[in-house]
Amino acid sequence: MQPHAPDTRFMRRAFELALLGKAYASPNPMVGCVVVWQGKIIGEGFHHCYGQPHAEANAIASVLAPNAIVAELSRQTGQRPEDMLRQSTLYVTLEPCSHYGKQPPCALKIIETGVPRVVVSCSDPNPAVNGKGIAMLKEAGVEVIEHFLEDEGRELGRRFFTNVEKKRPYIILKWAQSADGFIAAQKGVRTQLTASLLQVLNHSFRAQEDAIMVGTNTILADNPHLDARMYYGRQPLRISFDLHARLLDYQRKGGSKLHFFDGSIKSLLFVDKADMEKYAGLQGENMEICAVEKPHSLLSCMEELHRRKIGSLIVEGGTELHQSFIKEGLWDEIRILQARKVLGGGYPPPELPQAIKVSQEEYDGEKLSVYRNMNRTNRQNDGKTR
Ligand code: AOF
Ligand code: ZN
Repeated sequence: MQPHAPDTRFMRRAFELALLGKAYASPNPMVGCVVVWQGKIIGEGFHHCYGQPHAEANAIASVLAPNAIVAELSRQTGQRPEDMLRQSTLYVTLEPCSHYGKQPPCALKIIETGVPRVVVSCSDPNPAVNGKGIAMLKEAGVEVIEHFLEDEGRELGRRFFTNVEKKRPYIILKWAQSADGFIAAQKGVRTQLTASLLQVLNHSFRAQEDAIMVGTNTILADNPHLDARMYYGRQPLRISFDLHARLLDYQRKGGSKLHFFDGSIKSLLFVDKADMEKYAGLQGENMEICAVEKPHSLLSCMEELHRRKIGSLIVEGGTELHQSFIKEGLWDEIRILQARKVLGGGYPPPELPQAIKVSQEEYDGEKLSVYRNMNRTNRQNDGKTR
């Protein structure tokens, strides 16, 4: 059976619901679900938080609770919520799961509830699922419409798909530049470029990703806090590198304290394996040291973050670090904030790689441009990176 026009509206509602999980679902995907009975939405759900119930279970539970709409429809028609479910269509942005993880299989739940028709946007690339959820539904006689608004579903789930398919976090490179295209007046000197509105936007970016990263030079030159204090949500893990023990030396000399080591937010520092022991004094509850073998490779650091279930990473510079990511093809998205300020000269931003511009927005005369990498595979890592 072909999908009919209302399917589009209901799936788009499921996409909206999925986005409500953006702060806490990771490293699980954001998933949204609606239950429709006689052309009306009678249940909604989304995956709120890693480890907690899935979108489908929440949507079904909201019907059975029952919510106010179901109670009223039930009163008007004499149908019980469980009977309504047996005549409903369920719209879900990701293939219902088929495995026992932290939660039981959603496909089983749908079958047990007796929902006769399911519309799915994307199949789940997780090897534990990967088509098995849809197969379970079909075997049980459920009518399944697949690949519905699939491009929008992939866009929504791009962090999760990248994690499963590339075995690394979704990587966003972000930098700010002046109206005339410079990132700083001088190399190594912090220049505040954007006005307060874009700073809030920047903190909202940080609050939506699992981790934030800057290079050694940026820690030494800017002494950044790397937090999301101007926006609600969670604090991303702070990550940096100290492959030549420069931060260690700085700390030992006991100058002004680096915020990175203040213990206020969970932080991770990649250091050379041979230096590992020297960092014993810096380690603490919120400060983890992670050894990197020679030759230092950015890809292996990304794989380590993947093992640690870091689903997404925003890299805020400096230019050398951005360029390393670009050179390795290790990036998914580039966000450029363009300020109104004119510097009249200075230090140039990284060279923009081949990319597709997907959006440009303006905030009080300042601009945010977003670019995507359309290359779906990790480029081969070619050795030393930094
Ligand atoms: C769904 N609906 O809302 C989500 C799904 O450990 P668990 O049990 O939470 O399983 C996590 C996996 O389940 C995750 O990697 C992905 O494959 C799928 N996520 N599936 O049916 C949902 N969040
Ligand atoms: Zn599930």
